Amino acid sequence: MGRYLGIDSSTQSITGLVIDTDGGNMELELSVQFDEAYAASYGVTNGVLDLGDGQMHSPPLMWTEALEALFDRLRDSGCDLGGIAAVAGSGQQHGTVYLGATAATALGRLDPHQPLADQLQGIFSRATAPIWMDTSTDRQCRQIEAGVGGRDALLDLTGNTAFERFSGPQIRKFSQQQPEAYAATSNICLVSSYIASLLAGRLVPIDPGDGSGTNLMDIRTRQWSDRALVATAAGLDGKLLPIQPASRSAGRISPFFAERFGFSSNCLVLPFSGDNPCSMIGLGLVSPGQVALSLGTSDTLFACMREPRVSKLGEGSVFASPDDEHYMALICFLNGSLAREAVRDRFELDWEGFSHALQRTPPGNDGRLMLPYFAPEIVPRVEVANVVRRGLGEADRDANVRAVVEAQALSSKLHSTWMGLAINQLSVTGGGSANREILQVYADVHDCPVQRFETTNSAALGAALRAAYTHGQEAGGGAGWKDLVGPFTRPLAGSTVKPDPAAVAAYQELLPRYRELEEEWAGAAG
Ligand code: XUL
Repeated sequence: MGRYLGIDSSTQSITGLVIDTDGGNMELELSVQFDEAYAASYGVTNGVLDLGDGQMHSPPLMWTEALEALFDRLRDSGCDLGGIAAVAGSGQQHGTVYLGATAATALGRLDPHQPLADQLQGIFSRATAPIWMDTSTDRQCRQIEAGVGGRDALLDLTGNTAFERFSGPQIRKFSQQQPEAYAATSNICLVSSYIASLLAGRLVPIDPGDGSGTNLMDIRTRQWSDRALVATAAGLDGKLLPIQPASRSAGRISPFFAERFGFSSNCLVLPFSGDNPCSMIGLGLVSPGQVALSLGTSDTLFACMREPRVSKLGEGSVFASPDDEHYMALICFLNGSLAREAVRDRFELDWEGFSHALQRTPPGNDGRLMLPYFAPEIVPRVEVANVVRRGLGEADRDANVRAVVEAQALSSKLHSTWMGLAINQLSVTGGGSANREILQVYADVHDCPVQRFETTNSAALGAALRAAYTHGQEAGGGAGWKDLVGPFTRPLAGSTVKPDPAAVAAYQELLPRYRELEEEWAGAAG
């Protein structure tokens, strides 16, 4: 095996992470923050241009400049780029980059003695790229759904209903509002495939993982769907780059990067994927039934599925895994730490006090329940903040603490049943995972062991692991996914929490009551 580079092109920064699979360790991680370097020259705030009316864009030329700056930093740090056997990457999902007729030629003729951005500034047919934060395409979402035969038809075909941030609705809006610029667009890349194309010096296909964030890909065949393309924009078939398996290399690194930064001309470039699909690999989720939960401001659940199951209620998104075999489900519960902290602060507790309150109260909370919608909720859909208490006094400190955590764990159980998975392992990360009592509630509600692990940039790590996988496979006889991800995704020693049978039984009894209460107050998710 050897050394591999993963690049994560995200909203606010671009990161490079080098792993050494012989030693099973991460060697280096470096980032370029867009605001620090480019706020003045590109006018971005948090990496983004707010164009009003929900339109959130970023300049792809800035990403281009940042990629070169990242390589400068990697080289200046002493990293031996010549020893990197393959590069893969991840991009913020859904964003689209529009290229004119000269792009392919310009990419193939890069002069290593000139800055990258200077040579590529003329290749765009649209100066800015709409990104995942854009919420301006509600009308186009409805039109696309209608065009393929309705919301459920699009869900069944692509794994997702139409979302404003997804690429298809964004492309449709561009084709409607700027038909001439759309006509002058020869190719449309995603953020991921754009950065991969810079590295390869040619247009690199889109992978199925990021293709599933477009509302344009048939989730079963992992190819563009004619029906969805036709419903989205005229002539789209000829503009979108093709889809290629994520784990087949897209060729070698371009002479520009080889000469300028000392890469070997044999260094492989893989199709990049989306940041969430790459994170799935970086979190070690390569077998169905493995689930990771990030307890952050919002709580996000990632699961590895064998089949592309979908939730009719819109409880999550479904993407193809870049392992080219499985699927990923992503569910976002908005009221994560937000809700835990609201309860903690209401009773003037610190996290230790919060844990003690959990220790003092029984699993099941003697039937006392809370719906913790301190802010509007995504899953289940709750449009207005609303905290509901059932049998629970507002001033009962310990019971409120337990009620918020139990509500979150029960909700994660309830809204993950559509995945049809026997969850056999739950790996928890993020700030909330430091609290063992919280992990115990999740272990008891899901009736499976819960373990804690620490993530670095899981998207960049996942990308580097993808590079290692493909390099190994293409060299003949490389490691399989499980062996490869194992050393990089180990749980923290002594962090495993086992379910307690009595508590498991208490939650089995509580779950239907929680569901009833939720149905009373929350709408269908969406
Ligand atoms: C996922 C999504 C975000 C972006 C962030 O659907 O929109 O997670 O991928 O980079």
